[in-house]
Amino acid sequence: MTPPFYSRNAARFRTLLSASAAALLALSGAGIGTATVQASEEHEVEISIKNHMFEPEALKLPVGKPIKITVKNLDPTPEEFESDDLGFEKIIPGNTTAIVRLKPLKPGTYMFFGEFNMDTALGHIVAE
Ligand SMILES: [Cu+2]
Repeated sequence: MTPPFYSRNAARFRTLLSASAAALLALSGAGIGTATVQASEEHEVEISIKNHMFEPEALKLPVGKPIKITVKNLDPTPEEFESDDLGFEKIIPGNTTAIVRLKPLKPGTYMFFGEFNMDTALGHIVAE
């Protein structure tokens, strides 16, 4: 005897539910994997400040990757590491190290400077 219409539909509904649960699991797994890959692809670079100048004065950075800049202020005086082009500023006390993180860059040249020593503390980033 053929089962009544509603019970055949209920069986089909249960199948759909378990299929979408599996799809959700697959999606969240993919999301976690992507986050891990992005963190490990962070590009790290170091720059120092000495005698109110940046060393190096030019940073060549890759496009499309998050950037981590470690800035060592080797002077005894504070400096403000700043860029209008990239929209950041960070005061770094004398003889300390700071970290500035940037979102993935588009190709281009971006100026940065030390705002407390504008006549000497100048540099730029070339992203390509
Ligand atoms: Cu400033």
